[in-house]
Amino acid sequence: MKIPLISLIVTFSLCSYVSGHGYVAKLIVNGQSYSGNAPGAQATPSVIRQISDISPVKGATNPDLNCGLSAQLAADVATVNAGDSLAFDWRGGSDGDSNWPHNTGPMLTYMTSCGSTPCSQYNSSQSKWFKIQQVGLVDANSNTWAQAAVMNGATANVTLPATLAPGNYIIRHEIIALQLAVSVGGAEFYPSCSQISVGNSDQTGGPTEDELVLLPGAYSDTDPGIYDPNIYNPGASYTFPGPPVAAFAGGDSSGTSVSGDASASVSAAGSASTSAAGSSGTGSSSSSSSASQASPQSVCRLQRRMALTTSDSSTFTVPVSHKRRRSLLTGLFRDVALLYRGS
Ligand SMILES: [Cu+2]
Repeated sequence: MKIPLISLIVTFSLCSYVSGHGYVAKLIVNGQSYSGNAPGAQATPSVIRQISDISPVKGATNPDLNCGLSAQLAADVATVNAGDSLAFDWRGGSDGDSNWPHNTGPMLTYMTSCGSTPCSQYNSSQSKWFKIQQVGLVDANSNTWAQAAVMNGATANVTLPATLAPGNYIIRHEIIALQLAVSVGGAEFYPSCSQISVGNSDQTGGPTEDELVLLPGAYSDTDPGIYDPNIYNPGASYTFPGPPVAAFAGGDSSGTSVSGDASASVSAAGSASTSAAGSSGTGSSSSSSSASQASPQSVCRLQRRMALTTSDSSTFTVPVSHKRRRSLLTGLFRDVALLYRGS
């Protein structure tokens, strides 16, 4: 044995430290930066609806899936135009002083019209949403997600549809963190709503009736992109939850993707991370670090696999079959072997 048990235990506790939470601290559009309020802090006027806590929304039918934990109306509205690029600055920690802590799972963007009501007064709980963008895996073989760039300090960038009709909208940027999605109910939802006014133009683009969904309402805890036993299997495909991207926003014929344009949608402007979490950002499986420096990601994967393998099946809404348990065990041995070999 090359690694003393104690070092594995230490790394395991680092692992849970790394899995913190966060929120959208800033929305940047056309060079203008709109600050959000830290969760639960004394509110100042903002375009970003404030949430009460950095913790994730748990459960696909949770009412907080709408705009985040106990989301409040925001006082301001950002003025934008169709075709503009919006940058969402996701930060970690309760005051946003660390990088976004997760790297596994998709990022999806929805919009809803506030109609004739100013969005600063608009209750979106029963509103109908349409999807304008989603990014997932950028490289299935190395299990690299677009979200990993956000963990490394980049903003998540979204382009408004070029033909979007003018009006008052809420734009809802959502990260789904799937590091615990190997069990039903493990997915962490982080929705964030910002109030925008899309400027005057002669555009008339919008969703069709069948592209509209309620949130909550569009997801279920057992959707393949929300409960995903294959989340750590290199090469596994990923199925986005929710409706397809609205046709006027570019559409999405398959719903499943190793998104070719995901890299273009994540800004490279962020500075290199110096945090502990950042060091595992790209999660390269070909890293040749020694066993004692095994990447937090591989250790966390091992930890999760052990939890899943050794748990009683009553823990899971969906029981783990013998066959599945055997493949989990095989994976567990492979991960242990990899760690000890130092890859
Ligand atoms: Cu978290």
